[in-house]
Amino acid sequence: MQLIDLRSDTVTLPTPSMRQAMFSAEVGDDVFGEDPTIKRLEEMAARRMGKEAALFVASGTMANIISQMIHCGRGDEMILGDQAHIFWYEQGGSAALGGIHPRTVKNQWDGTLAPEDIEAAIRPDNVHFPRTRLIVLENTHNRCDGSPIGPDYMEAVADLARRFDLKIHVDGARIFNAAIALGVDPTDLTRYADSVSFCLSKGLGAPAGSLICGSNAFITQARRVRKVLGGGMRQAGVLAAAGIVALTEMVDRLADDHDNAHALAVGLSRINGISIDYERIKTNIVYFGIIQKDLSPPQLCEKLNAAGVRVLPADSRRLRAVTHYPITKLDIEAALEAVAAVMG
Ligand code: TLP
Repeated sequence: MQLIDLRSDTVTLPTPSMRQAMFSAEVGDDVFGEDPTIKRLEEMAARRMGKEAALFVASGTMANIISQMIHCGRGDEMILGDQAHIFWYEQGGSAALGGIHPRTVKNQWDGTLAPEDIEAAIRPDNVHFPRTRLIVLENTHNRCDGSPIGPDYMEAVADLARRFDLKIHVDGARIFNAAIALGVDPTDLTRYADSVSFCLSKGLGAPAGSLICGSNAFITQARRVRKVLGGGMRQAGVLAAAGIVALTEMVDRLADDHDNAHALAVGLSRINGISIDYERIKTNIVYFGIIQKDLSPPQLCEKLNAAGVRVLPADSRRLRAVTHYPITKLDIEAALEAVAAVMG
């Protein structure tokens, strides 16, 4: 039985042209700044995000912690959503490694933070308080139905940040999904950010790696912080080569993942016992609920797994399925049949 793995887009596989590019990649010691393939990827990433420079790092988590540690000193505060990936899934690294105090604000269902909530959370200058330094946004927003966040909202938050002299970091692990879903250039979403991170090993299909993009001065600092975290890689051009293919060949096809996710969401909405508002699904992430009280998400996951479909339990009532390369329309049809059969 062939498994249809919808647990995450991180379970993607490198394409044949990525493997070929990795095989023939020109490499050097990147800590000495001598890997030409990494340099090419970094230049390409900076251009795509409309920033001066970029840095290749091991993962989205590393990109986020480095960025936070540059924007905030120990004891400083950052404002972020209560559903943010950084808050939920990065081991509290901001506090553990950066000494940064996270101040959460409620995420709206579309992944945004209400500007008035952000403003209310900004600390006045007072000897009792930590100093607010940073606003973190996530685009697309993983736990908020993979929602893409548009340029108008980004501009509104940037105005607020400017008024209070705060920086903005965008966790753009899936920023290309956002741009494709909204029909805008990624730079329309990143021009308001001081730093943005994005991942190669999710919808873009590469085997590893993320990029941090920002000003030349920011990336110089990021290179230092990456080193102290043990992230200085050597002949990592073999990975960067796949990343270059990801950026050149895999961005436009994200629209297929979005179509597949939409088809999955609509199909799920027609299955008895499943609850989902499919109109909220704009990218590749599909959260859905179970109506029956006697069936928990882990139990449904187990049954689906036995039927050849893998999804993740998200919380006490919800599950998550994510479309990605090389999941096809036929896989989605087969997955829907399996869910319908399991739900009886
Ligand atoms: N998300 C993973 C898991 O960690 C939950 C997933 O399966 O969705 N930002 C966002 C918005 C992410 O969704 C992720 C990964 C990261 C950062 C971290 O990236 P990695 O896994 O490369 O450290």
